[in-house]
Amino acid sequence: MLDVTILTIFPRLFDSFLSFGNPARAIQAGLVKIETADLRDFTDDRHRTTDDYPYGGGTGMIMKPEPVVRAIRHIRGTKGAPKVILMTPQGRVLTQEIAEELARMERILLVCGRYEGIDERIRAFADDEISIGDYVLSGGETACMVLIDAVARLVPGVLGADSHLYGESFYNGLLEHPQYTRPADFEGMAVPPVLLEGHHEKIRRWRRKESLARTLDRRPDLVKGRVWDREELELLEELRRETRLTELETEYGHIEDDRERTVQDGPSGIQTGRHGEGPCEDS
Ligand code: 6GU
Repeated sequence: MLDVTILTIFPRLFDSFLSFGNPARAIQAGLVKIETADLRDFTDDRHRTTDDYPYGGGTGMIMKPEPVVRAIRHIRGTKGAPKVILMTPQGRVLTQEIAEELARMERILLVCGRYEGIDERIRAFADDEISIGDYVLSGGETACMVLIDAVARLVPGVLGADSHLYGESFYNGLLEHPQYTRPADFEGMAVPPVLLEGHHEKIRRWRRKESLARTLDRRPDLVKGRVWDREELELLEELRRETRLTELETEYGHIEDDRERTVQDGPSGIQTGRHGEGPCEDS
């Protein structure tokens, strides 16, 4: 069971988030435990102060170290040794891989930064720092919700029993293929016929091909350095023959590798074989 503690000055912000959807279901089913801790409970002044002015001057307030460290120590003392994660824009950027890593932990303590920054000395008490992307949020709370959403759905049992079969974006490092539901014709836009024919193998192959095409079109960075399996190479070749790959994509995403490649490496950067990481689903 994953045990999550959230340290924040806005514990109520999490009320509705934790009351709906997957996070709520996961808590209900006893698969994850999520508690908030109010940073102000760890202050020692009448005003319950958690921030102060920056040394050296400048605008904006800085999160004081004492309440945060007192809280971390208290939570450590009562809950065993959680992995302490600071939510800050300076952390490593959350990916599916990091979410998978956290879903395997027993206890995590998420510290939500607020104000214009945190006292640098707080960092000495954290095991990890996580950001959710290259933009600025007013605080770590919303980032924390994003992280909990991504992590909770990976805890075994939270999604359906077949969730490992879901072909969702990032499951195999590719974007998801296009999806359709009824009606078969919506305002003149028809569902691709292959999806209506019920030929499961053809559907699987079509989906994989569209997944590849979409990833190369929208997120070539996701397949940089990817080792393609046999079927992917066949599908890429089909896409090329159908001229569905643009100039850059014809190199199958090995855009940067190609710049570094020398003549004896041959004309294309394509590698065959199994993927180095992630589930391999050619069976
Ligand atoms: Cl974790 N915190 C803040 N304040 N801004 C962010 C962030 C976190 N991740 C991206 N931007």
